[in-house]
Amino acid sequence: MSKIFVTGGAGFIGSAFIRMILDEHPDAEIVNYDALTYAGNLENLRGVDERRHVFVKGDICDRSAVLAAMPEDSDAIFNFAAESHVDRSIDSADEFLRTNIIGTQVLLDAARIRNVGRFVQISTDEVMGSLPDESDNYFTEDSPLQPNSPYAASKAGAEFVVRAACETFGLDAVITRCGNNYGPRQFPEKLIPLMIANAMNDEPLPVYGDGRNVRDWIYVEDHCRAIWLAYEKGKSGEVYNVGARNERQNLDVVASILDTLGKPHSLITHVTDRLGHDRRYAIDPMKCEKELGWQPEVSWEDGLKKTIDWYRENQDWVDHVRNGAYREYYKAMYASRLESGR
Ligand code: NAD
Ligand code: TDX
Repeated sequence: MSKIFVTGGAGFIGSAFIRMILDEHPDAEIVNYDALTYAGNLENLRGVDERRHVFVKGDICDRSAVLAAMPEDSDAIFNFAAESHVDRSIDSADEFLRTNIIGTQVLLDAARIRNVGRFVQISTDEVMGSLPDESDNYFTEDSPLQPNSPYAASKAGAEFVVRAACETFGLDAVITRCGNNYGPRQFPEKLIPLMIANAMNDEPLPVYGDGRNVRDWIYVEDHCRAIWLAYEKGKSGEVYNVGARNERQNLDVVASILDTLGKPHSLITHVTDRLGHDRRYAIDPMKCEKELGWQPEVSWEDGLKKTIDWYRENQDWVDHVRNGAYREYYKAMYASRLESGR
């Protein structure tokens, strides 16, 4: 029997992880602790086996609520809970520092008190900053932490408090650093779901700057399998970079979405660039492949098709999340950008 405490399990990656673990590990029991911010959505968990999944609404910064929810002697904590969108962090960083750093510290303290077996911190390639264009440089586990956005700085801070808990208290912890995920149920503030939703509605597709920034895309289930392997096979105190060797320029990603949906490229609209926009992320996943025996299983072509099909078949989900609050967000973030163009 595996007793697992997941935070942020109502979000995009956390819910995919819970679905996968409940399907593939019949002995797993999960407590899913999530504050249900704008990004958390219980619809993401519709259909999961409720006998082995207990949902608790709560904030990871709330120490007593975390302690009340966390079972004694859990095998692992998987910390997905975070403020996760770079543009929102540029608008206002406070919530990012609170949830991503203070929240992680609260969970680390609780893990020691509750005698949890292993702490798995879900981090990101963005903590390592930006790589030059057209280079054969890659992020490795030895790359220096050089975060450029408030979001990335808060995730780097989270890594540091995890490291400190390992070094100071001997807490068993591993950190995974993944690239850009895509797949079903991603909130349409991120590039791929935003572009799919806009294209389905024949709205402009706002591409920042020259659109030549590069991201290293991975299908969400491939990321989730790497996280589980890091829990099972990873060495305490180690970092594992997770990437599918799938670098793409934003404009190419957007063009593929339009082509799959049969929509015209004239919907692409270049808009004012993101402040401090990282140029390129690219991960060397060798350590993860060698030490954890991990390989991505979903090709970019299949993954993108599956993703677009899911959004097409789940228009209700899309309409629900593109509600009043989303409309306000979209207006605040994009109205003047779309008016002024580049
Ligand atoms: P998401 O924004 O879809 O989900 C975040 C979840 O955390 C939501 O369910 C939200 O309600 C919950 N949450 C936020 N603040 C909370 C708080 N204070 N207490 C409890 N719950 C809270 O994010 P995601 O894309 O699923 O990312 C999950 C994790 O993976 C994050 O830690 C993120 O930094 C990391 N990550 C994401 C990507 C990516 O491409 N999306 C890549 C690498 C790493
Ligand atoms: O409207 C847009 N137009 C656009 O050109 C949006 C939302 C994005 N972009 C660009 C910015 C980036 O170059 O697309 C690229 C991807 O943007 P995001 O989806 O916002 O992701 P990114 O900033 O790369 O960060 C993501 O990857 C690492 C996730 O949001 C993080 O949570 C994760 O840690």
